Amino acid sequence: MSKATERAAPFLRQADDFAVSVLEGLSRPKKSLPCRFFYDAQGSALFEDITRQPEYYPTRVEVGILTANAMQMLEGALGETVLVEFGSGSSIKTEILLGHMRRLHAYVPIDISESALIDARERLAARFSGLNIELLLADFSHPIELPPELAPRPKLGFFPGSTIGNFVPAEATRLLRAMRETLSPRGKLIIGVDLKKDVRQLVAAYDDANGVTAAFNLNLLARINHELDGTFDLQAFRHAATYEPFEGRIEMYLVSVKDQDVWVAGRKFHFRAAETIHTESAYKYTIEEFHLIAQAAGWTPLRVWKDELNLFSVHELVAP
Ligand code: AVI
Repeated sequence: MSKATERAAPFLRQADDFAVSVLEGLSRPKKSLPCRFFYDAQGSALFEDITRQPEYYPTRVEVGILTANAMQMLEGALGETVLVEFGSGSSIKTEILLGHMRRLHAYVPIDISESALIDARERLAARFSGLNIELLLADFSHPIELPPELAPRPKLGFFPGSTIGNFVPAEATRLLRAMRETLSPRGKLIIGVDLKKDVRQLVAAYDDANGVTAAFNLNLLARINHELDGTFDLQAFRHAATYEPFEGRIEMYLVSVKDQDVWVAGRKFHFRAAETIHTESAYKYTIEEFHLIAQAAGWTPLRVWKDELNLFSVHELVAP
């Protein structure tokens, strides 16, 4: 067992069981599948591809905001600071911050993919010689205990990408509270939040012309076929993305194109023609709406950085 796996063992025991979640989600009157299961190896590669699509503005715009404002975001970060990234994946955006940090005690990327953590460490170690990188294999949606030698130091959390939007507001509040606990004492969080905007632009970002988001959504059924002995015919479902203005969120669905039966792990599920499986929500906020959620989680919002077109925001939250 690697050092990271050993450290993460208690978290991994709590990890969601794919089979239980899928069977439970498909048994509901309104079928649904949790979006956290998108990210097997193929899903993670498709997500990287989504971020390069012209319609998917969040990555491009957030990188621009981080690049233009990194110095300000890092004000006050001292040599004893620990940079903690939640759901670090490939740590690409972190390079922007690290490039502006002359001194840092350690970088702690937290992710459920050990291979992503190891790849990121290799790349970062090559670019930032002497950087102390402490991998943490864990599910960041649960409270996380940092290694004892790091826990008392000042901590700067980093949660880019508007992943917070994939949680319903009550869960988002819980998650932000857990992050505040992980980062205490003297914690600060830099978090990316996608903004409300023209509905056509929002929907296009989740239904790109090249069909990459459709492939990403359908890959969830392919994963069920591989891992749970499923019989989904990927041609018999189509991708759909809509904006729900009352909730303020994009909703992604897989729509059955015909009446059909599908087997998963020995159980039969019936789909009527046009019946949907809800696979993801992506909440969009105004600055004020996000401040309310952050405050409910015990954070004090300070500065906000945005792009010129008000597409995306990066917030500075501090623990009072
Ligand atoms: C990871 N997350 C912030 C992405 C989003 O925009 O909600 C996931 C995604 N789903 C479809 N496209 C991108």
